[in-house]
Amino acid sequence: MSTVASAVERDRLRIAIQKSGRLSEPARALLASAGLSWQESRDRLFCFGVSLPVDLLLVRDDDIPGLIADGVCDLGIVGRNVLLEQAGERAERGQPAVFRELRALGFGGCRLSIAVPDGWDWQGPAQLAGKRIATTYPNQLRAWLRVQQVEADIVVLNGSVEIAPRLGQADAICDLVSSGATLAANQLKPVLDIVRSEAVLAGPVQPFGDARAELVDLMLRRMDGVLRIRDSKLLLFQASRAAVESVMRLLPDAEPPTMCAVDGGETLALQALCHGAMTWQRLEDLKRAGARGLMVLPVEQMLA
Ligand code: PRT
Ligand code: ZN
Repeated sequence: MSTVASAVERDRLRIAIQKSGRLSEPARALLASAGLSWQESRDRLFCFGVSLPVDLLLVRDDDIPGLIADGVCDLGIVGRNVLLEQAGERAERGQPAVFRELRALGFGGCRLSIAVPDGWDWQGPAQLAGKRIATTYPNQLRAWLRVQQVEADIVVLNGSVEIAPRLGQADAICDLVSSGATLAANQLKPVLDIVRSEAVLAGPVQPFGDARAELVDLMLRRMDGVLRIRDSKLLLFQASRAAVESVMRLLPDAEPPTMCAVDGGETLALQALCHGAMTWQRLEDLKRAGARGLMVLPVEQMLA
């Protein structure tokens, strides 16, 4: 049933993002940095793209893979955990893959982890054999257990997985963890990460055959530009020819610098795009290695 809507030609692109939740603000900020602006509908479910023919649909994150599968939306920003879970569910039912991850977006990071009661002396996955594991992610858990060749009972819950062991519903859990505070508050400890997740841009497996194909390429190019310069700074400084090598050794996260000779050739002026954090400590180290007149500039936009 998935191909009917996507077969309809459209000249506007529709991106689904979470209406409210952990991913909604960073997703909007990323799209705005890629040059999108919108007019929001009164019911706050639809945003009409003003600067580009790219509209937003504001939905629950769990609905995003299905909206792409049904061709209602063309792209979506969703946690990898949700995308993999629904891909696994389709595969279990023998349905073909219709959506896939196009880009990792660097926010919404978390892990899908196995956690056991604090008192357990964790020896390894074999210890889960015959145990009940509560989760809202049965497909990823099942796939992992299969690889581990461990047979356990999966108890599927819709929420509050972390209290299942205390309620006697399960022996262990498999849930999302970021700081670990929720587990600790429930006398559980994470012992294994089975999936590393973050927000991703999801899209259909089949490329579009209409104007949307170009819009997708445009969005990907702009997002790549935004992601590439996130945390990046342009570093300007001067150094004697003799000192350049030791200064650059302190900048392993820099692109090859642009250099030009000043002062008759003994001094070089350099500019380098650095991808890591530029702390005062780093600047002081660079100065000790021979860099002079250090200047750190923010990078607004970049087009490779
Ligand atoms: O209403 P809607 O269905 O859209 O939202 P939702 O409540 O399902 O999703 P939301 O906003 O909670 O999460 C959206 C996405 O954020 C998830 O699918 C993940 O990809 C990502 N994400 C990142 C997280 C977390 N970190 C996270 N910590 N999602 C959930 N949690 C929960 C986790 O389930 C556990 O209950 O936070 C708790 C653990 O947090 P810590 O910091 O105590 O370890
Ligand atoms: Zn959800």
